[in-house]
Amino acid sequence: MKKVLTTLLALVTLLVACSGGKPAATPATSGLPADAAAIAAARGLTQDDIAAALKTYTPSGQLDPYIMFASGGQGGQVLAIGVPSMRILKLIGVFTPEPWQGYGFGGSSDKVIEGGYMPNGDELKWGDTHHPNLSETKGEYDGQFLFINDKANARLAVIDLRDFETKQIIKNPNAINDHGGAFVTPNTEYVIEGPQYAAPLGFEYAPIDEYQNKYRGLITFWKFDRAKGRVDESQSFQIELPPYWQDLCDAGKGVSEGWFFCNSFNTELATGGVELGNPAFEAGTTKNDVDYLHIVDWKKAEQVFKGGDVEKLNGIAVISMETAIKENILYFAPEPKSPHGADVTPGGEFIVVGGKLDPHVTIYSFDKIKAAIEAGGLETDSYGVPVIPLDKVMEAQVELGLGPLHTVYDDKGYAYTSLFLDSAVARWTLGGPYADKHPEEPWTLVQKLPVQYNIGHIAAAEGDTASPDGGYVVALNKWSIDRFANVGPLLPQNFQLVDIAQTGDQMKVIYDMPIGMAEPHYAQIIKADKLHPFEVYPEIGWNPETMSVDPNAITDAAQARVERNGNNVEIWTAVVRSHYTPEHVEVNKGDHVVWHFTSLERQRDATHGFGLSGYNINLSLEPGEAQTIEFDANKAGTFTFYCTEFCSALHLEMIGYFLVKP
Ligand SMILES: [Cu+2]
Repeated sequence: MKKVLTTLLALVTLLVACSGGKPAATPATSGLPADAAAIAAARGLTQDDIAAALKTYTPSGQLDPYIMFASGGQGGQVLAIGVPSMRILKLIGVFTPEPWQGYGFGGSSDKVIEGGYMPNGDELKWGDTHHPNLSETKGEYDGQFLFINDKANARLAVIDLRDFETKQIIKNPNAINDHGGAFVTPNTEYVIEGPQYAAPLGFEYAPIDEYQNKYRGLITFWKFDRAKGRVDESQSFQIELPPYWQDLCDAGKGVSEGWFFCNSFNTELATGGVELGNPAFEAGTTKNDVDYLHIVDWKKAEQVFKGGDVEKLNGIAVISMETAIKENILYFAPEPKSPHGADVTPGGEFIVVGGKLDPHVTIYSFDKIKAAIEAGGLETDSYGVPVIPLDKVMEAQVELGLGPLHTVYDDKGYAYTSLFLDSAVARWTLGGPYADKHPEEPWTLVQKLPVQYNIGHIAAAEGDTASPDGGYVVALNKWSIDRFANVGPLLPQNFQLVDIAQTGDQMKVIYDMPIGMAEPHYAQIIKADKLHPFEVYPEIGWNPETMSVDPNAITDAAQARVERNGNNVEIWTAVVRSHYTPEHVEVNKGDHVVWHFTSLERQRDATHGFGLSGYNINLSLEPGEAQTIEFDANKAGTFTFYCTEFCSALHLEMIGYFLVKP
């Protein structure tokens, strides 16, 4: 037992020494309870457990150095999580209405959600958020915006990190599902939405036996207007691709800036139909030994778009496959086998592809790709796209194990690949300019760390930037059958925090975090000090949609009023601790109601809500915020409205009556 305590003290000393000046006004040694070893023994904690606890326990009031933005999977939301404490800080409503934020219950966010409806106006009630991507400047996360795609319906959302709210959702008019998005170019010129399952462009009907000629892949370059904080659809374009089920993508950076890479996994052109005696998709799409890495010169595509050699389809410019080939925009390179990730190294020199059914990762050299393109004389696939032979572009292959999916990087020249079938994180060494950063030989496997289990994606601290931090990776594991108390047949996912601070085979799992709300797909981890959100809205009457003062905001409760003009009733309500002005609003059944709210609060702890019973209306009115709701008073009766945030001791008294005369 003494040994445990001694080790514990040594660990604490080490941690304090390594922690980069952060904590511990008093050295932890002097504050450690004398019975710590007894506690460890009673709880059955090993030395590793104690070290893990010390590395992750975050005392009340201490802030996390990193924030992880994780997709919320089928929940259609985004999660903000502190690292290394793994505390959930916020759920951000994106594709699905979210009542706490009043997202989609009457305020300006309704318009955001409606922006993502089907082209014919049909409501979409859920999304399958997949790959969050932070905005970048010179290849570094800049903390300004977060983008995320909806795989289920091919949509893209823009979240403004000044207030952590979704500002825009776009329905892709020519794709019906996507996967390889959202990925930004190094200066966020474009947010790229890669496709997934091929369909005719514009998702028009075409019989499945016309798959080869009518079904297509599609990559969309959404132009981001940083000043407006919105995607500009008129400056966006798409590239038509063969129907190869393009999957994960990544933008080139550094030496490969201006290029874009996507893997694919149905070069077989399988069309399924197991009920007809055809091979099922799972068999049909895995016959070939190689699929095609898609190599796209997006700078050239942008020139072609600006030059006008495009066709407009459903309001957006499309570069045809024929033009893409003629203008040398699109190339292929073989990639083994049914791959998932296509991950560009921090300096942009290499693209790492994990073949789900191949035990290797394959590393492509961007220099070699360029040389092969310049040398020319390439054969083509059946659609006429030039194919660069694998031996002309391959830098290395590293055997890692079963089911390599996705690769991220650190600051020590290591790469980390998730191994789905092995349920492991593989640490391996990069070569080239990274070879002298680590003690091992380049392109070798260093460690396979078991995780629990079925890991999908993996995220690293600042991992998708030009200068990853190291320190942590997070394994985004799927169902965790044996880690948590049974909460019924639908299992939580399991995020595991992995300590990667030491070189060599010293990776360790230091925290398990159940996610009991859908299946987060991917995450990015940003330094917390890069984020500068508002503490309260900058001025009284701030409209979060326009990010400016709303013309209908009021600045004083004395300006609160009700005005009637025929059947239109317009109301200006002041909201301040702990009452609304006015508290009585009376209208006639059938009146059209336009109701403006202004929070007059300037204190951080003074968020109010406005929940109107019976009318499906709920707003969150954060300090300074203005909102407008508009509805028909189609139900006569006596309705109450009340503050839905516990805002003060007299919170229960913050109510009013909405009286609708028959
Ligand atoms: Cu994925």
